[in-house]
Amino acid sequence: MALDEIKISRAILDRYFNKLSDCMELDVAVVGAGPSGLMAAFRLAEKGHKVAVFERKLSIGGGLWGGGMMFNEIVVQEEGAAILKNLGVGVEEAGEGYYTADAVECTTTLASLACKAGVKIFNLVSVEDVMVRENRVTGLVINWTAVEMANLHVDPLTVRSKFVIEATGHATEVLKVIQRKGDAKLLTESGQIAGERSMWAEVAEDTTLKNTREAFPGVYVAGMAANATFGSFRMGPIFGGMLLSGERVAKLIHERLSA
Ligand code: 48H
Repeated sequence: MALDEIKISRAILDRYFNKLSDCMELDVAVVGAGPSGLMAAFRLAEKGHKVAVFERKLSIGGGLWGGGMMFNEIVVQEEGAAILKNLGVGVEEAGEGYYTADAVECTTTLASLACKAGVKIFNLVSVEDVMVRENRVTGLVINWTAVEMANLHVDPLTVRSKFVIEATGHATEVLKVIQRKGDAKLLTESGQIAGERSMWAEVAEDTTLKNTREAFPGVYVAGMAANATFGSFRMGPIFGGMLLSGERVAKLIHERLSA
């Protein structure tokens, strides 16, 4: 068979545009392909929901790849270890209730499981705004990261979604844009993003789960963004809370979608 460059190019274009076009209407749009976003997307797709993840960077995995200070191992406790084992990730005991796992194996396994469950991941796409109807978020406004980086004046496209998961990590970008542009208050005590506090791993791991909830009508917050939104601590390179948060947000949204 003679290779035809135009056929190769057309195959990419056709497949990509069909994929994107099919994701213009979703059950759940996840912003950020870090551990909490990937975990949530996987669990929701497993339940049969239509899910896409929008990730600004070329790479997926967020902070999971880098372990702690680029030593690419992560630490989890008992509950996190159970999740990783269930996903098929190799986990090693480190004594006294701590477990380690290879950060690269965690990221690739999670991403692979999500894709195989039907999640569509759009890397190199940034979420720059949300779509609203009467004090409820009804979708995302997306643009190429390259447009954002080059600061070009190019209008975005829009994706409709029954629910949005804000999983942008420390940045809390989706809620920041809602806070900046809307007259409406967030579902926090002050109505604003409370802000992330300094390191206190024990409390932070615990509150990550409690803070994984609806933060604005139609928007659930997960992972590090949950603690930043509701004003809790950071926890460093311990990742069980991120995985549990992904599972929790998936469960909460599944219940809403099934009601
Ligand atoms: C598209 C975006 C946008 C946008 C950001 O930071 P993450 O890994 O997020 P989590 O919450 O799943 O995990 C947090 C964890 O990695 C971490 O940082 C921990 C545990 N820190 C503790 C500590 O003390 O420091 O991933 C978020 C992803 C990234 O890949 C971003 O590129 C992406 O979201 N993102 N994607 N549109 N507007 N903003």
